[in-house]
Amino acid sequence: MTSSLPPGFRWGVATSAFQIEGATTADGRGPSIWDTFSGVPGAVAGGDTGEPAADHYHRWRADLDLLAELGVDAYRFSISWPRVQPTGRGRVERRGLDFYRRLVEGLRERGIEPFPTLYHWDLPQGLEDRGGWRSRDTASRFADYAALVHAELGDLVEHWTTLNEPYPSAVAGYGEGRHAPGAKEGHGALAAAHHLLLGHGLAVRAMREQAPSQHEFGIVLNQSPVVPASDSAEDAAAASRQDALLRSQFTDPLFGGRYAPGLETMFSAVSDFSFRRDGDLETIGLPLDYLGVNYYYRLHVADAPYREPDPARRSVADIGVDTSRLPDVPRTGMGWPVEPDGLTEALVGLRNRYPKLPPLYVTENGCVYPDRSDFADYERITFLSEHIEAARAADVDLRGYFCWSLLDNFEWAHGYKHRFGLVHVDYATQARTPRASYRWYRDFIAGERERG
Ligand code: NCW
Repeated sequence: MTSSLPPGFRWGVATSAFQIEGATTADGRGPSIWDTFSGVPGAVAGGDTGEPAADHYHRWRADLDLLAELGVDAYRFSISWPRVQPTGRGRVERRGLDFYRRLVEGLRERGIEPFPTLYHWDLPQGLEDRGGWRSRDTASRFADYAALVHAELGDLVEHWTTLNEPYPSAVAGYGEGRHAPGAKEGHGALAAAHHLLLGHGLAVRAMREQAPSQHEFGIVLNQSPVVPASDSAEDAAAASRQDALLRSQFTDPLFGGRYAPGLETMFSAVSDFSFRRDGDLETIGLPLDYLGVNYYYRLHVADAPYREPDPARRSVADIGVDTSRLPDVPRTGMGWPVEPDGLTEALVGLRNRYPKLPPLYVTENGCVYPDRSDFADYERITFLSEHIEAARAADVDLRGYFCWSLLDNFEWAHGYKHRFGLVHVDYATQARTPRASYRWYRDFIAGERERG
């Protein structure tokens, strides 16, 4: 089934700064938490770091040409905060801003709409040294940074995304220690989630105050539908704990005007939630122009015992769930179950849960498979086409679809071994080789345009 999409529907691809840019010390860039974390032995597979990544900082022109040949309407990328403000506060690095100015000018010259994200996980280390997202001050510093980038690029950029996936920033970063800054905390991770949302709201308010009326503001969330692994009451309760931590912790304050019910009960032993202040919910819940949904897979959740015997020292990630019991469906190279209808469910589920939901974009969707020598990645083509169909099947106000990712890149704690690109990157030579999926997506977009 192929339903029609609204006029102006945007086909795009997505990347993020730390994952592709490399050049981590060029032109006055300050260190980010991912530079520090990837330097810790054992933190990232293979000891990989943000160097060389895809050296996009130096090869951006050729990469924009790849976008132009692909024929996308829009390009989602992120701006590196420590390139623009090396310590996250105060002094601005002109050379960093100039890089992004050249980039968005290059996009406009090629007729491609820029969709920058202001924060895709690379917090300046200088702010982490002052508490990072555990600290309320970081939310204000984020709003200052957003306002300054918006003032510099607002003549060329109309779509502004504040955060990419605050869940992994808070939970993998401050709860599980799997992502930078590598902390394993209860209260700290819940505070980080709250301050990320507060920073988002403060940034939207600051940018809107100085923006012309056509500018649009949004946020990007990872949305795995959470389903119980069986019909037992225990698994249902486990799924609802997972759903509160992963989804409603963020979507309820953003779109429902309330903190997620159940969160205080779940974490009464680890936090007093003293980071919440009067007025925060109003700031976090400021109306948005769009919500970006990143979808990769559905979560199947079974009940499991808590790992930590001392409840006061529990990590926020320890909620007594087992997510390893997967249904009998194919898996990607990351081991993620392939369930395209989970994307329909994610989009429709959001619309049903929140009557005041803004229009939606699929801001990331993609996969990893082992390469063949000729880069004929038929599995990726099937994955993408099935997920695009699933997005179309959702009866929601959907404005665009972005494939993750244009290029192979630094896949966080997995390092360079997992490759999400439509274009293969040889990290030794930096040669770019389009995979079969690149040509398929190019022809697909051209066909969509012809159908009008
Ligand atoms: S790891 C992750 N990703 C990948 C990354 O490359 C990209 O930067 C992210 O935006 C691909 O897309 C996103 N997301 C983390 C998903 C966390 C799922 C949480 C499961 C909870 C148990």
